[in-house]
Amino acid sequence: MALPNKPKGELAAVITPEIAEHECDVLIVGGGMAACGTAFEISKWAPEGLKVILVDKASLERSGAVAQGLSAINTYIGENAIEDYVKMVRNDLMGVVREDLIYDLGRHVDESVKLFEEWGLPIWKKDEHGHNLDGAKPAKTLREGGTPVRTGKWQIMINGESYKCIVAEPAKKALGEENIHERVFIVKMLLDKNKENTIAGAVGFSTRENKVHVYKCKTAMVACGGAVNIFRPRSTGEGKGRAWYPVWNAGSTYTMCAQVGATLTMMENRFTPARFKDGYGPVGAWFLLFKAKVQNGLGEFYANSPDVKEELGKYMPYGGSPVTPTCLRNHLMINELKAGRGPIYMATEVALNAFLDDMRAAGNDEKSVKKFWKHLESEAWEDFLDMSVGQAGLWAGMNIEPEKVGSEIMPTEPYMLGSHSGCCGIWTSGPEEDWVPAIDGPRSHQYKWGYNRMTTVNGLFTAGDGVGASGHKFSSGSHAEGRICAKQMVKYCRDNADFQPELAQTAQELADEVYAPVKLYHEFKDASTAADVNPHYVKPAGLMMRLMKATDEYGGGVATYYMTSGKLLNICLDLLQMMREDAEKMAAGDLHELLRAWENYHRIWCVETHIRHIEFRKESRYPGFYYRSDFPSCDDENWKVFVNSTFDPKTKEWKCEKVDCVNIVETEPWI
Ligand code: SFD
Ligand code: AMP
Repeated sequence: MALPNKPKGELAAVITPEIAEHECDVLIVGGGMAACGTAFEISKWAPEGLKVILVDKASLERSGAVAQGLSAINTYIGENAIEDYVKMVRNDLMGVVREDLIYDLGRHVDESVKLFEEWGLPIWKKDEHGHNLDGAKPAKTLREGGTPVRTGKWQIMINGESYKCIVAEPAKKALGEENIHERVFIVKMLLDKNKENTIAGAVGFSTRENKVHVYKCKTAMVACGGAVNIFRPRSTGEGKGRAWYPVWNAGSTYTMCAQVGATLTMMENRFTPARFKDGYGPVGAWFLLFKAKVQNGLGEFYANSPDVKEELGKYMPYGGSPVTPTCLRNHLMINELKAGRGPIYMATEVALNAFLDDMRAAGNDEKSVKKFWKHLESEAWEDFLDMSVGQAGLWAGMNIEPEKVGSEIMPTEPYMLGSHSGCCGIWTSGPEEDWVPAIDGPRSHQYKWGYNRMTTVNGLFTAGDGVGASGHKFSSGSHAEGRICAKQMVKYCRDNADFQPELAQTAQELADEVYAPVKLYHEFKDASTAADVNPHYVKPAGLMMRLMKATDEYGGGVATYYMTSGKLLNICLDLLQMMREDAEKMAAGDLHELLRAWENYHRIWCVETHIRHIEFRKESRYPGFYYRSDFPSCDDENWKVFVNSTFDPKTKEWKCEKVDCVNIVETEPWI
């Protein structure tokens, strides 16, 4: 249910918030692509009377990574073989992925894309002569056999400024507005009091009124996206709010699931995207649609140099592939920067003029060339306007004419995510299919245990950025994975019809915990004259700076060109553990600060798992995303395995272990 926008200024927090208790069968935590997929699909499978509640910290219409819109859908299988999709993902993520999850996603993803189109998303199409209709002129839909405009083998172009609104509407309709709790931040998931390792609810608070919400449920899905602002961003000052991935996704997915004992996987993986400098504009369309190349400061197209093959050969675990994995493309760029041959440019002017030269060579007159040029120019701007409007603003503000000058691109600060070109996340069951390997041992070693996409905790599901070891799902795949969860959660409810969830803490105890930062603030606010400086507490903004400094300097951030080592990682871990203790001294004077406090807490936890995993893996699996100076290369012999970790909520101990990585799809050829 939508709460009104807040009046000017922040809402003061009171010590005794109101408490609302809710009971449902299915609780969906998050309101992004995955959650919208679940919300839409679940009504199809739910028996009469099944109560479903969705809780989003923001407003469903514009929440999550797709808030600003997107200009491409990066996963549409279409005419391709699903096996080839598995190979592409495996290659890009350096060989260590869950092929069962990827294959399963590949066979469901196109249905989501077809639904988006039916709900009103304009998808670019080609006419019968192969000419681009831009998503503006009438054409057959995908379901009717229309041919999409492909940027690359897997990506299709859309007019997607309103993408999220279009996907949110059917999700809202399916559940009913009264079952959608917007502007409620979930702080933690809750285990059942009586049944071991079983989810029973969640607790959160409203960011619009002084109210704590306690939920009891039979099954829950956590899909709160990835983690942003865990490393010091390149942006400074006010610009700090500008990041590539959504600033409001604070690692809640990983933290909240880990805290109740869900096994995590590949948390060492991160995505360090190369983006247009300062505006974080996307590069995919430039590389794939406009065929642009990268150029160093000396004007050299370094990625085509003969030395590149040898350099890549040092890291390619399986002896080279025709498509360079994303991390290694970064590696080449970082080499140029370190050698002082920066900056790096996307040679937009070369790419655009090459199109015009081709047209002239094909005998087109200048009028048609000019017309085509106008078209190309608007496509280039639209790529930014649809999904990263700040980059278009920056181009305008810097007087950039892309047909005349190139634009700088740069590897950004690292992000943690499982749906884009990264694969950290939660270890989940794959589908119950014969081709999914049956492995003995605890769930943290198995590939299937009854409910597709269920974590190692009974009744707790995840999707999108939450599911680990299976990247390259993007917006469409995240939605499809949410739909997969929906069906499984209904099955779980049916199979556990007698389960009566019971929480270990009372609603009042939970509310006291959630509002502890407010209490601390009120107790000590008069101990100093400056609201932000106090001997008894730390404000969330200060703690966040401390977090970013630690990870940046010791955890392989931009400060060290992504280089770290066992020594540095252990220093980072010590700092993070101290920060975790000090986080209990965070104080919040208003509801916005309370949100910031809990976001920080989630960030500290999730980045700690990242550092633990990098420390455990004694190799550099993703050069260009991060490096270990003490183990500088890929070591397939010892490390072509998953690293899984589990936090025991009872003993509070962490366990990291190696888990076998089994290939399901043929390994020759790799792609
Ligand atoms: O150009 C809580 N993505 C792209 N996907 C594509 O298909 N094409 C593109 O063009 C893409 N590119 C791109 C992309 C993302 C971004 C930010 C940019 C560019 C600039 C990736 C997709 O967007 C991404 O894969 C999916 O959105 C992931 O889906 P999901 O559901 O896992 O996460 P979400 O959509 O961010 O939603 C998270 C939700 O959780 C809420 N939330 N709610 C309650 N309590 C808490 N504690 C919460 N914490 C978070 C959020 O509000 C949100 O609703 S390009 O780079 O390639
Ligand atoms: P990006 O804008 O970089 O997030 O990329 C969007 C899509 O294009 C993703 O599917 C990427 O994997 C893909 N992509 C981006 N750059 C390249 C490249 N140079 N070569 C191949 N694929 C790319």
